Amino acid sequence: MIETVIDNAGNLKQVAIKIYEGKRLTFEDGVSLYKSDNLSLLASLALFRKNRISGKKVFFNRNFHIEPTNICVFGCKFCSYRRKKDDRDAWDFDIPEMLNICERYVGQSITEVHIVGGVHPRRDLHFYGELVQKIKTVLPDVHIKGFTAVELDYMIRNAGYDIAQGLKILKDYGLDSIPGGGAEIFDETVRRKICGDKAPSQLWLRIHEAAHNAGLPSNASMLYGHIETYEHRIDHLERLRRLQDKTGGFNAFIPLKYKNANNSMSNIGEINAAEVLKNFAVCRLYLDNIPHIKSYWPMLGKNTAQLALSFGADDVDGTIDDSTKIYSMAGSEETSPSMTVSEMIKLVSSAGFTPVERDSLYNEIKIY
Ligand code: V47
Ligand code: SF4
Repeated sequence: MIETVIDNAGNLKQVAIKIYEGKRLTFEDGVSLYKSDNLSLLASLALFRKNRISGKKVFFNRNFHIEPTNICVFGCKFCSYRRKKDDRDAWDFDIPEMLNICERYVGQSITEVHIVGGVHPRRDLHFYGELVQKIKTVLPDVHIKGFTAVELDYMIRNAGYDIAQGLKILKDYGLDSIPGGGAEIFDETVRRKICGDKAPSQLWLRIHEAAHNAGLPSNASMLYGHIETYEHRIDHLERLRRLQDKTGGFNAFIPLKYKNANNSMSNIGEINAAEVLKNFAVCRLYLDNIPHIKSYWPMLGKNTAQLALSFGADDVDGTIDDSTKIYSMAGSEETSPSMTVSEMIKLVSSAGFTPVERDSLYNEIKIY
């Protein structure tokens, strides 16, 4: 069957042969995949590669988010979430308020708490470390995946440590891994235009490298579908692939489609579903050393998230329980994102895949 796909691959035949032979794609190969409109070919190639990595399995977990604050010292132009301290809809939870959120999940088989928020001017790593430590007194068995490299950079500097010291302190407080946010687009010219004041690309990569070296695995992401070109996307994937060759510390990659409501780049339209699906396929094919590609349904919507499984994604994140506002504030159709385990199972199985509940490190908990 893949032989027929290769025979019909037209000008992508040499790239298709490389994929079939398990060879690494070059920068030019990646760009030529992006330039193709042959979606069924891209789907077949990405599925072929996904099958070699995770077979028919598609993973999900039981999780909820804590967003400590939406007050942020930075001004990313794509952000619909950030507020100033005195804005009517700003929030800034203290530790007891966040522990109250956790109390609601006692006894519910939650395996992961995901913590991401704005970069608050006065919070440092000891505040967040104490939060992590206290969450584990309420939910002792959860894995805490928390704080983007951008938040880490600020909170560690604010407390007067270097990156390696800061990460070790957070790990000692109980932090287990780091989410993929804050990567946006690594190309320096584009980054300057859309989020010029926050951690530069080299620093994002250095923080993830230091995390991997400290025994903290992480995810990576790419914010795409705004002013970047295909070449910028491949450059981004290339920098991640290189770091992964060095450390092996990335578990999953999350392509984050730019949503354009209520922010300073709203004049830019959103890309269509074909572009979203194509991007999943190219990411799966180019990132040959990152095991999992996440189709993040609170941002994509359930329907597109499900379709992405046929374009190489093998993870649909978690149950969420209406605990994140980042994407609804940016215009996602999922205005109160929440899924039960049986809904997650149905979403995966009705697309022809095998649902697998996982923990945060992709150990399998139950195959459905
Ligand atoms: O870095 C902000 C993105 C990220 C918009 O590791 C936007 O499992 C689209 O870290 N349109 C934070 N995206 C989210 C994040 C995350 C999400 C899901 C899973 C994981 C994981 C991590 O949200 C930011 C930014 O790239 N974002 N605004 C927007 N308008
Ligand atoms: Fe702040 Fe994050 Fe929004 Fe940027 S994306 S303004 S760092 S909350």
